[in-house]
Amino acid sequence: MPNPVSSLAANQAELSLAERFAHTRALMESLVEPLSDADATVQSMEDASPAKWHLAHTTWFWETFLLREYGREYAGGAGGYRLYNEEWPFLFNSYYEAEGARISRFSRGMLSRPTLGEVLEWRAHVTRAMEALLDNRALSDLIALGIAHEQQHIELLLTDIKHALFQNPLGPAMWDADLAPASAPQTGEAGWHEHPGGIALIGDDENGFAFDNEGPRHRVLLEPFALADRLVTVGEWQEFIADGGYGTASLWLSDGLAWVRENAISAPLYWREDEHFTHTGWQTRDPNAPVTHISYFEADAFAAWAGARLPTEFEWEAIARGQDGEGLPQAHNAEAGNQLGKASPPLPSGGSHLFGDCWQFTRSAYLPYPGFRPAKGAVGEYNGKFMSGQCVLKGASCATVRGHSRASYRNFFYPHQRWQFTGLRLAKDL
Ligand code: AVJ
Ligand code: FE
Repeated sequence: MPNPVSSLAANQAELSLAERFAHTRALMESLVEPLSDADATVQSMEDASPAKWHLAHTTWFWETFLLREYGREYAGGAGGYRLYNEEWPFLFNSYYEAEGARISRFSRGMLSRPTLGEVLEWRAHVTRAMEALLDNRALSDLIALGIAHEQQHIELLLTDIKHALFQNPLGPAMWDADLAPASAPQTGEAGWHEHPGGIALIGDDENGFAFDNEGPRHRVLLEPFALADRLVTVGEWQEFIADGGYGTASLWLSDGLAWVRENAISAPLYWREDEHFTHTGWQTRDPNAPVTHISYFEADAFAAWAGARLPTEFEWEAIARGQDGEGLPQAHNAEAGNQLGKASPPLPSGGSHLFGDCWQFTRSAYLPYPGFRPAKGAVGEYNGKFMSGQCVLKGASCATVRGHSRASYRNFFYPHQRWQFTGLRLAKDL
C-alpha cells in the first residue's frame, strides 16, 4: 500500500477501496496536526462539532457498522472484535435512534475526556482492525459508505474548526497563509450555459458509489433556462451591500427578512470591514473570489437583486452531467495544496468549474425522489430522515475531499445555515 499521505492528491478513481480507506483516515488525522487538544475539544455552536468529536464519531461508525457486525474474522480477538471502549458509543453516536441513547448534540464540547491522544490511539486501533475486512467483497458497499461518511466529516471538521477559531478575539490561524492555494479568479461579466429544456434524467447513474438520497434515477421536465458559468463574487456581493440589499424588504423572502432582522445580519458570515476570517486568520478579501458563507435567504435575495433566480437542483445537474468525471478538477479542495505532504487551508479562489470552491444553493427543497427507499438497517437513518425543511446544494467546496462529489450529489442544509462554504451561481429563464 502506498504511503497514504504522499498520495493525498491522487485521483480517487485510480485507488482501490483499501487505499481510499487508508487515504481518508490519514487525511482526517493530518487536519488536526496544527491543533491543540483544547482547539480540538471546543464546540462553538450546536450545529458545529469539535474536531476531536469528528475524529471519534467516524471511528465509531467503523466500529458500529462494520467491525461489531462483521468483525468475526478480526485476527486480534478470538471470538470476534471487541469494542475498544463500551462507554464511548454513548458519546460518539450522532443521531442513530437504532443505535440507542447518546449525549445531546450541544454537549459534544464538554468531552474533555477521552483526550485527543486517546482518540487518535483508538483511531489507529480501528484502522488496523479494519484491514481484515477491506478485501471482503460482500462488504464493499458498506465500506464505500464509511469512506464517503468520513470524507463528509473531513469537510465538517474544517468548517467547524473555522467557526471555533473565529470565536477567539485573537483570530488564531490554523495554517500559515503561504500554504494557501494560488487563486485563479474569474473577472468580467458571467457567461451562461444555455439549455433548451426537455426531459432530463436526474439522479444516481449507478456508475460507482452514491448515497441513497441520489436515487432512483428518474425523469424531470425542464423548461429552457440558462446557468451562469461562474459563481457570484465577493465584489458583486459588496455592490449588493452598497446598494442597500440587506435593507430592501422587497428583495427578501418573508422568513429571510425575519432572519435578517432578528439576527441583525448585514454581511456574509466571517466578514469585518475589508477582511474575512479564514483558516489562516484574518485576511483581506479578494473581490474576484467567489462569495461564501451566505445563507439560502441571502442567496435568494441576491438573485432577486441581480434580476435572476437560483437554479433548481435539476437544472444544475442537467448542466453538470458529463462534467463530473473524477479526473476533472474539483478546484481548490481540501487536498489541493498538499504537495507539501500536508493538508492545506481551504480557500475559494474562483474559475469556471462547476465543482469546487463552494456549495451552491438551489431553490429545490430536499425531498425524496419518486420511488426513494432508505437503505436497509441502521444506516437507513443516514439521509432519508432529514428530508424536511432543508435546501439542496450542488457542486463541492474548497473543503470537500477531491473526488467526493458528482453531478447527482445532494448536499443539504437549513435555509439559515451559513457556516459551510456556501455560495451561489445564478440562473434565469430563457
Ligand atoms: C450531508 C453534510 C448535511 O452534516 O449531517 C455526516 C453529512 N451525514 N454524517 C450532516 C453527514 C452523516 C450531513 N450533511
Ligand atoms: Fe456522521
